[in-house]
Amino acid sequence: MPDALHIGSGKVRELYALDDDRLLLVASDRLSTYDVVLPTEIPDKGRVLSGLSAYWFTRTRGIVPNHFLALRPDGRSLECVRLEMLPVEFVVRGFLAGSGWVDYRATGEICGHALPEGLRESERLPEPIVTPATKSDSGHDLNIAEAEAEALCGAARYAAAREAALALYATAAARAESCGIIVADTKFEFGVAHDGTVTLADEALTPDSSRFWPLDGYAPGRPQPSFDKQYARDWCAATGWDRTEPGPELPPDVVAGTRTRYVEAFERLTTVPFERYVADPGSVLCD
Ligand code: PZK
Repeated sequence: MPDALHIGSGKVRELYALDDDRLLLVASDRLSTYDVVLPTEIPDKGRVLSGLSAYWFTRTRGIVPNHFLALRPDGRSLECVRLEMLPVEFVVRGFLAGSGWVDYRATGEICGHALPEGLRESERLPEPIVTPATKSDSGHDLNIAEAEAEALCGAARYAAAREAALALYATAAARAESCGIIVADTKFEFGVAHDGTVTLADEALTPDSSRFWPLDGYAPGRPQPSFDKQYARDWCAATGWDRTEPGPELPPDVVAGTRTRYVEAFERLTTVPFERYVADPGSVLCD
């Protein structure tokens, strides 16, 4: 990336500055599981994630403005508006999983949301909730109360982002469910534009920023398989790996099976054949 200054790294993504006003978000083919980036890449994973993000950005502009400017011809890089980021992640949960399930079992609530008694693991919540989180020093997300998030963002900004997050989730989860994919929960990040507009940023509604479950076979009372990563996770677990660095190399059949699941999620949600996307990334965009 010779014409761009590298300004940040995520576990599986890179961030570059194009100029004072624009950034480039590049999604790699790296796969992270149990918080460890595996040494083997999944071909086209970065394209799947960038294409899905771009698909959602162009289809949710009526709900909330977003930072998306353009998809590069490589299909894995998004040009974005540079924003002042809010210091809080907006997690929307429609189902009881992950840290939500852990907190519910311990306290009967999640981030101050009182919930009915007797909910089972992976059960659909009576209604979706926003559970804000901050990045802790360890790099892990730390759930916080909504009052704390409001204080960190400013009340008006918090309210705008929170409402946008719920509306985005409602739209996307309904669409995904009609495609046989449950979006159990998803994380949004927002920033503020020059004119003060609260604006959706980062990646949105991808399998890396969300928990995607197959609707087929869904049954509360147990953990659900990940739509995209389960094949790789099961293989890793079967090796006896202790979930510390470095992760195991994946054999070719596990790489291929995992790639197929990412491509399947892309094709179900966008209805664009992945090969068409590779030839013409603009095919996932709408006006
Ligand atoms: C921004 N990150 C997360 C870190 C990544 C992504 N539109 C924006 N304006 C200003 N800053 C950001 C964004 C966005 N999106 C996003 N950090 C800052 C991040 C590392 C690698 F790919």
